[in-house]
Amino acid sequence: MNMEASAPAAAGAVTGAGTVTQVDAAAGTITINHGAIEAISWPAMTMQFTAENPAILRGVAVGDHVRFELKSAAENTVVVVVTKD
Ligand SMILES: [Cu+2]
Repeated sequence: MNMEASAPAAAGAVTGAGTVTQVDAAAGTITINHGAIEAISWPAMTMQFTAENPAILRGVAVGDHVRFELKSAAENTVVVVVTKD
């Protein structure tokens, strides 16, 4: 039984949601016009993230509405999860 696949975000996980404006799975970069992320006092903005594992960006396209999880509040330009909303 794979618990990880369906597990909810861990307590303290920093998550956001937004619209993809650029994605480069080969480079492992994704730019998201995201809403406010209160956990780290971010207003809404458009910014580029680096995927910890570039493979998570496969199948993600410009215009997709996505939810994402940051690696941590400190490593807040690294995304560890990106899922289509
Ligand atoms: Cu941001």
